[in-house]
Amino acid sequence: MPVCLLLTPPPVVIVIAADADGPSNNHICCSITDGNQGNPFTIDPTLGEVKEVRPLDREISGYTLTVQASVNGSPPRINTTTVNIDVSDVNDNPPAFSKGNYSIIIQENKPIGFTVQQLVVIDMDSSHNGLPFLFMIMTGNEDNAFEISQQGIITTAIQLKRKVKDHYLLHLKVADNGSPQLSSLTYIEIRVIEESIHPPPILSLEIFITAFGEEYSGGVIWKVHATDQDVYDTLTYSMDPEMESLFSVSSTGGKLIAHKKLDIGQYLLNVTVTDEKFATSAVITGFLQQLPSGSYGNEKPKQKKQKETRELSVNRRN
Ligand SMILES: [Ca+2]
Ligand SMILES: [Ca+2]
Ligand SMILES: [Ca+2]
Repeated sequence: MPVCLLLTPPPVVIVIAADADGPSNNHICCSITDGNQGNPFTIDPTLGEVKEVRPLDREISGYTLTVQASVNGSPPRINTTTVNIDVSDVNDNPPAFSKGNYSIIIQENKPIGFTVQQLVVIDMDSSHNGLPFLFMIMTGNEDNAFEISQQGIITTAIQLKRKVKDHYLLHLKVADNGSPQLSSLTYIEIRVIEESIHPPPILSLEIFITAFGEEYSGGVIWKVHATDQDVYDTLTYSMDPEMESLFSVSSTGGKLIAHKKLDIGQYLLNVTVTDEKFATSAVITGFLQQLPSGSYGNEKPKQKKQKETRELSVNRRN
């Protein structure tokens, strides 16, 4: 005669509830009252067995269940406990590039080892199913012009010449450290253009700043502006290091920032802008003036501090 067996998964955990009262008052009923988002778990009300009723995904959630044991006696009594469930990881997510594909412009004659692109890759699995990644250039690396490190940094392996080859299309692969291993692909298009031929001009200028008292409280005071006729050049700003205690300039935006309180007076700042090939400098003169005392509210006029002039830096880097 055939025998039918009903196989059920083992419980994740068994919650044991006990009651010291007599038989008429010790019928315990267990239930999950909180933390069961999406209802992946059930509990046997009598046995206290917690079971999963559908597959769990570590990347979606861990679970902290609140389990309640109640007794329908007179009076009814309730108690609760907390069950923490950690979901162990399987490698079910491939490493993913931050972009579907990349388009990059690079000037010719950059030194060997110049960084073309830092690839950003994300893997949702836990560390042993993600890092370390394995990067490979699958096709398109003609003349072995590029290399890729295992940190995902693409660098030049030769000095690129626009007249020799001005366009590359690399087909890249990244694989994770999981088992079985998962991977993703991307393309990176690289166009080689001429070197920079125009220096970025920057003009000397004077800035007048008004303080509501005998000193200025700091902050952004100006945006240094430079232009470059080489349309793909990226400009970087810097300032004489001697001025760093008082001022700085943001390297990409040219924002001129006063770090702390400044006394009334005159400041000379030497700012440099570079397009990686050329560097030009200019002196920016800041005049910090005090607003006349009658012009701000009803404050009691303060003794006017003698105006001072300070030349803090006149060094040029050409
Ligand atoms: Ca993975
Ligand atoms: Ca996973
Ligand atoms: Ca330029």
